Amino acid sequence: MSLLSATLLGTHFANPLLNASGVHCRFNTELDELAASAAGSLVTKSCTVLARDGNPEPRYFATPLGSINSMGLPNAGYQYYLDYAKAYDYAAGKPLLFSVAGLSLEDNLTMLAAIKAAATPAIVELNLSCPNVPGKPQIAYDFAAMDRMLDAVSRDYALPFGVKMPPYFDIAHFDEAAAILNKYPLVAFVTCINSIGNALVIDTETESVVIKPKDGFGGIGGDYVLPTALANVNAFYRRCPAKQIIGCGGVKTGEHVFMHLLAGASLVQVGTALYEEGPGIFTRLNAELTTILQRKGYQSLDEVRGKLRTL
Ligand code: HRO
Repeated sequence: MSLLSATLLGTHFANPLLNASGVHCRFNTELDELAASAAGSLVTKSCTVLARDGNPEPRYFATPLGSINSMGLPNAGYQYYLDYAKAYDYAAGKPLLFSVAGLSLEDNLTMLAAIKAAATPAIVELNLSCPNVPGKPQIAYDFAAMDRMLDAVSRDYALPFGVKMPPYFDIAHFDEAAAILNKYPLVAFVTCINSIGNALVIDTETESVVIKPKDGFGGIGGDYVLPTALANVNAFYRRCPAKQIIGCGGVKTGEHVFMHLLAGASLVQVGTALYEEGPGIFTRLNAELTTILQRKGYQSLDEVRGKLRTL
């Protein structure tokens, strides 16, 4: 056991870092680069039954404070990622997460049946929070639909899995979402948060939106979202004691990773900063996190996780 080692679903991770699904994970070449990086694990691009080109470009734009995207689920189709998961070298010690984002409950059940039949060690992260497919509201903002989805997936897939959640902004919504998640023991981990959906970035020089889909509306990440992400990690950590939390949102330094750990995260994903800096970021984040942990005299991440103090 080293200082940075982590566990999820009983699986060992050399460190808590991985990409946020959607960033640097659409193609095998990108996934291989993550596997070769200092990340502790990696997650595939959220997939659908059929391959999708996604929304028209430009569909990602970075600002000094983060990013806005409306990619529209561009992906190679679940079979492509399943082939990757079958061929993946698990013995090399980097667990693989498999993100699934069907356009309907039936599509999710179809993909999960195939994933289950393949019986790889890949861990499923079910995306309930894609904000960018025109005409498809985020499932996790419709609590009845989320309940039906988790009920059906728990029955059919019948293996432990995780859910990728959107941010919530009201205590009543934290309570209601957590109560639904807690009905399903197979929901073993909760990833908080996906991008804050349907924001608008404006360029005053051109007096224009900066991305083409949905009249410029898209999900934001980066500095814009760190406090919202930390609140959601901590809210679900407190409310779901039998589940693990993966933190995602606004991480670009080791100190940000440390904040997510304090809030309750077992693993921490990197989105916008990975997009901007590339997979070399994982070496830097691990070094910065190690420096903080050593300065504070911590011997393991277990000593930090969820230890946030209140006043
Ligand atoms: O592909 C996307 O537009 C996308 C997805 Cl699926 C998601 O879950 N979150 C996001 O910010 N973009």
